[in-house]
Amino acid sequence: MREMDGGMATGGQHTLAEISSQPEAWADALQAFSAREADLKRAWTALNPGQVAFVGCGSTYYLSLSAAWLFQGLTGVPARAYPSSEIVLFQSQVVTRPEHTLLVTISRSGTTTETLLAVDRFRRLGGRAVWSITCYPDSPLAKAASLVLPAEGGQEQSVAQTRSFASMLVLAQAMAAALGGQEISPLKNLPDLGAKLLEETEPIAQELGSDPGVDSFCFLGSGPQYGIANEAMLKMKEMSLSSSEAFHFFEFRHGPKSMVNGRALVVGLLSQPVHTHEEQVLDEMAALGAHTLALAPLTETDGGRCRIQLPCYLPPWATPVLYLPPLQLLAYYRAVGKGLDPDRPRNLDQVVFLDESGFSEG
Ligand code: F1P
Repeated sequence: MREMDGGMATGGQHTLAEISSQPEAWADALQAFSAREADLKRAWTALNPGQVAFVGCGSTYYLSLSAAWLFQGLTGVPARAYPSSEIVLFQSQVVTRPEHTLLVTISRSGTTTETLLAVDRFRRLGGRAVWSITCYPDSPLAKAASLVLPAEGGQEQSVAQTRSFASMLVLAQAMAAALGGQEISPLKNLPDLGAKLLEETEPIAQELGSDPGVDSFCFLGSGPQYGIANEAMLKMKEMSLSSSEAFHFFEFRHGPKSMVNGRALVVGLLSQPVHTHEEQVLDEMAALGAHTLALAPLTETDGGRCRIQLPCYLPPWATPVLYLPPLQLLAYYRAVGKGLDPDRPRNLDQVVFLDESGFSEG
């Protein structure tokens, strides 16, 4: 593996090992979900909430974006994602009808101050129903919940979330599908498909990640893929200190595309039902000189663009997690190509702890 300046890259052992081992973590999460599916459905029926609020921070806020989109789309119950801090800072302006709301916290560590405070403020507002998706089922956030979906196999040493994010996303996908009346058996294919994707996409991820001709990244996603595009943006920042942004596909035309040039890589996370519209955006960015890459869960193959083929026979609600392996590898190889150690991203810690006394109690 060569750095862009020709040196030998080092570091990132934990990160690469955790990215590479994530299919086992996905299988672990699916087993944990199956063991809890009946209880989940009973609890959902008993609660019968009018709306669902998903909350998290950083990566887990982006996971909440995908989870909320899937949940509303499959159950028909209004669902939104909030950064935990929005509930802590604005409380009743954010959480309307708390007594009719299910709050779902998403947290790798289960100890992030903002998310713990969000639960506290939700309860002070009259909210009762709290569920938790976390890698640590004995954590404070898990203990604050009446129902926990654990992804213990997602526990990791690296600061930047990889297998933790993906295994919690598998749980969120399973939850949305099960409560939306779907048969979740298609999810059982994910671990094998993930392992195949890791093997197949590593060469292109290493090639694009190490390309010295690229110095900015834009990740575009629609629907549940918008949350994944944000996670890819954050991985690229955290691991490789590169300029990276995330947008809805069509939003990119409304101003941000002004930044497109010949040193930009625009990565499109195509969604099956709307991919022709999305490919049009990528065509326009290529015409502006950008490098483009399409992650495509499609049967059609367009000879004109660099593409990563994703499985195209799963239902759209089963697919979001499959975008992650190539995107995580892209950030990883960009980091080591720059001689950085993705295991130790600059300025970051695994968990953000705050002094709770700094927050008013509502
Ligand atoms: C949330 C978080 C991550 C971020 C970084 C620090 O942690 O902010 O999203 O990427 O790793 O912690 P958690 O609540 O998911 O444990």
